[in-house]
Amino acid sequence: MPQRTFSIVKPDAVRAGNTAAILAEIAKAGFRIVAIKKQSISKAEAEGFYYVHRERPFFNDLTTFMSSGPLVLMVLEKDNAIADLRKLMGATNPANAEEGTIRKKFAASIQENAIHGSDAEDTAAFEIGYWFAGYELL
Ligand code: 3AN
Repeated sequence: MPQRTFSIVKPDAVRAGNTAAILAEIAKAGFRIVAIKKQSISKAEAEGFYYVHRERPFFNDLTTFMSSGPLVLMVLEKDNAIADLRKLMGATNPANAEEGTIRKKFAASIQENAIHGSDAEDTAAFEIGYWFAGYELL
């Protein structure tokens, strides 16, 4: 059974002109794009999305960064999508990311790290529903 996950090409990667290269990596890894949209998000929308991190010291900087420019929101599908996307992304801190991962290639720092991917089934369901209506999932 294919599994769905949620991903974002973050504002740093969009600003740097890396959107198409990151989408190519995702396609090459066998993901099907179920839904995709480029937009800017407000600080309040970013705060709602990162609600689980609200007590973390980086919460304010993170939500300011995520609302600093356009990003690309996506729902992706394949067998084992959640774990496989996390592997393709690489470690949160690009300094620790393995060769060949998206963060190794495109991330500048632990905060401006090019891509988001859901970390579990329950967070994927929340994140997909936060940004997409059911009729947008094709
Ligand atoms: P990941 O994106 O690898 O799942 P999380 O869920 O721990 O990492 O963190 C969510 C986002 O918060 C990260 N993608 C990154 O942008 C930011 N972040 C995480 N840890 C830090 C940190 N120590 N300092 C600044 N930003 C951070």
